[in-house]
Amino acid sequence: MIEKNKELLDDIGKERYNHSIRVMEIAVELGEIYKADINKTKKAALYHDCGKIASTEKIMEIIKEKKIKITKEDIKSPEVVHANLGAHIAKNKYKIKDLDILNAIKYHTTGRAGMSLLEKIIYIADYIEPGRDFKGVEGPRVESKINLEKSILMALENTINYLKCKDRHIHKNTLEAYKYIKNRRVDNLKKKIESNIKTILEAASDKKAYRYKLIDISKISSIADYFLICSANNTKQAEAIADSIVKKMSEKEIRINHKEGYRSGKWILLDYNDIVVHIFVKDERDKYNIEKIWLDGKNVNVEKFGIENWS
Ligand code: DGI
Ligand code: FE
Ligand code: FE
Repeated sequence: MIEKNKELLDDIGKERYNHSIRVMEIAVELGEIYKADINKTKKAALYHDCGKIASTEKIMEIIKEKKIKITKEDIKSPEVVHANLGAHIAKNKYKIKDLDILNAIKYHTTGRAGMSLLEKIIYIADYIEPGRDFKGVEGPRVESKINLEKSILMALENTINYLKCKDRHIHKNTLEAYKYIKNRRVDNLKKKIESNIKTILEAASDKKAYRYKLIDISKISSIADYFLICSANNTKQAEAIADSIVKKMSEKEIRINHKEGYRSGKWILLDYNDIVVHIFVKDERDKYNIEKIWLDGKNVNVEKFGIENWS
């Protein structure tokens, strides 16, 4: 390793080498948080810029000489080509065989759709290493230790805006990485909300709530994503339903945002931001008929969550 390190130092110079060491330190820290293979992480980080052996123009010449295949997109974004050359050098000179490491090197500048955990760690570690001090680095730096994908999305967003400002070509991989991470985050959020609806419905059913009406209002309102309305026979039951929901949700460490009990408990509202629950004592429900406000929403059958509905 030490011999090879000296070769790397000679290839990329002291400054770039020190940058690589800093990237390695951050990558290992993230690797421990997100349970990546630490040996692979170290190697990928250390060699990520092993292709940065000359100026961008010179790198393009070397690529041609060595007949390394690059895409039309790469030609339009010459700043990223050192990553292609890097993957080639890592494989042929440093004898790295692991495909995940080689891909982490190849895609470290742009990211890509379907990027692996290692690719994500190298991408963000390179972006946030302590030597970076450009505008907007602090957000993803802090976020990287909390939510890896969110930090990558912030970094990609910054990069895309920066390139737009400079009127430079945005590589297809950069745009696809952004779309990929964004969609994954939306999917995760949707799954989380659906899991919470299930918890709420089960908690309400435990106390014999009935006449469920679940309305998806995500497309028509910014107040919440779902409205759940249900009925109880009396104020005592309505309270028991509300208590049961609050208890089951706090067991999942989800705190209620706001609670209201209208008309001494004949109409209880539980606001969980994404989901708003209304529990009505039976006659009150038809009197207020709040369902009609959300006629444009999409009705969702609660049986989808394994809950029987009866009126
Ligand atoms: O090699 P480093 O300096 O450590 O960092 P890097 O590999 O992330 O390269 C950063 C450079 O790459 C910076 O000048 C911005 C540029 N870059 C990143 N994504 C794109 C890009 N350039 C173009 N044209 N298109 C991209 O999508
Ligand atoms: Fe780089
Ligand atoms: Fe780098």
